Amino acid sequence: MFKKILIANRGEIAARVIRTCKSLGIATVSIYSKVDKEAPHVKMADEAYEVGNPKVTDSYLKIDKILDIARLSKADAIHPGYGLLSENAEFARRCEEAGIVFIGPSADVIARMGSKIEARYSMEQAGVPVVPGISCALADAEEAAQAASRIGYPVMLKASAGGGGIGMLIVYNESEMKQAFEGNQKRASNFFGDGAMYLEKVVENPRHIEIQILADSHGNTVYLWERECSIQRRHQKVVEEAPSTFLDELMRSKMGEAAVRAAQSIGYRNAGTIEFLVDGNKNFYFLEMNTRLQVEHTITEEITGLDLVAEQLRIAAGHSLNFGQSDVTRDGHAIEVRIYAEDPKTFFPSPGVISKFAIPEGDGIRHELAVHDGSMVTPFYDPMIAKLIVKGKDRDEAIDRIQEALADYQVEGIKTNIPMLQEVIAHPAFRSGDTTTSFVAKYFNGEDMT
Ligand code: MV4
Repeated sequence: MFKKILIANRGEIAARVIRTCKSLGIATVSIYSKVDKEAPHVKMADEAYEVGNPKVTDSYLKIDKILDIARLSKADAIHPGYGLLSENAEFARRCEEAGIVFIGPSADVIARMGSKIEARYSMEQAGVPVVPGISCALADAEEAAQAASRIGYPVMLKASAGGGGIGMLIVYNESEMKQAFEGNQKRASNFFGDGAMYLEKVVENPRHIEIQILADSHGNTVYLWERECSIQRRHQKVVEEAPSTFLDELMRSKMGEAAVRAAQSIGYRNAGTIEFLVDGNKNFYFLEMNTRLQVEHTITEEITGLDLVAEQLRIAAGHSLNFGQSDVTRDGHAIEVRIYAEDPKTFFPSPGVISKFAIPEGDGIRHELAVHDGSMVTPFYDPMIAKLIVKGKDRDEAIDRIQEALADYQVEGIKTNIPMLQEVIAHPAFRSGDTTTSFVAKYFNGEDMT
């Protein structure tokens, strides 16, 4: 096992990784920007080094500086967390070249899944269902119109370098195609430096259901059930739960097996997530693969009893998974909400000093925290200050528990989205399981999902 790990991240995920390292007796190295000197992830680590100015491009994204610190501190591996450099193939490659283990898949696999066209093509080859559409770059608007008329409107025009809702446009008919294609291509070129575009038929009113997988470097891959993350606002997840109310056991195993097939076909290693769109007729289609640990990994931990960070470290250190598919259990129901420093009415970030931070403790309540009493929320980073995770014996108990816990949350000095979370959780449509990606648009007047 590793002796010392550098965590190339900040906030709650850095704290989360450090916690598991401590439990395994692994020393930890944190990095921090000038405004993060007093941050929890700095205090928790055995060693901490400044990486630069507040902006992420001057600090947490500085590959050379981070590798220098890893060498200086003699770290044998780097955990990238999520966001930041976690899906940066160049960073993974630079770690490989420096002889420092990148805790994640190979640089080649990150690059391949980062190209949404290549990802779609790979999955199609592996026999994983994809949305009817095109799996190569469209040459021009004319070719796009031809493909669209074959597939049937409306179609979703997507940038290969996009993902997570960026660089995506619905086209309703042929007369819109030329302008849509050229506009979207230009934006993708400017934004990503890659204008490659593909298209898919629009899946109407879908659910977002993703499968967590673990793959070791000895050919063993398992799925750890699903997470339903359909309730999103502007492609930001608001509530995540496991299991999904929408899946029966047959569909659950079909999706799990498809996810394992997807991972194995590309030689995937470490923890990963296969995202699927699920339509009202229970058809499921590959959407994207996330080649990192995700924010919502906690709910999978709650229902399986596994420590996913520990599994990531064991895999990266070359160990075999010490369990097989039939050993993976599922117990109870878990829900996570993301607590943001933002105005619940305008959704604008609400930076400032947290003058009071008091959170409820109790059966089935877990917190992953980026802040504490007196913390400063700056405008430089993602405004997520905490994740609240609850577990119940069933979904009703989990919903009751999260409602109580949200009511007992006390945050002063900044605004938070807690009122919005309470409204979502208290909504009869949420209790009844009517959780599609249209939830926010349907029940929160004026708010749309684009
Ligand atoms: C789609 C789709 C419908 N049909 N693709 C949004 C995020 C990005 N990863 C892909 N997304 C979508 N792709 C086809 N062919 C609808 C969405 C979508 C969505 C997907 C998951 C969760 C929330 C969403 C909200 C709006 C649109």
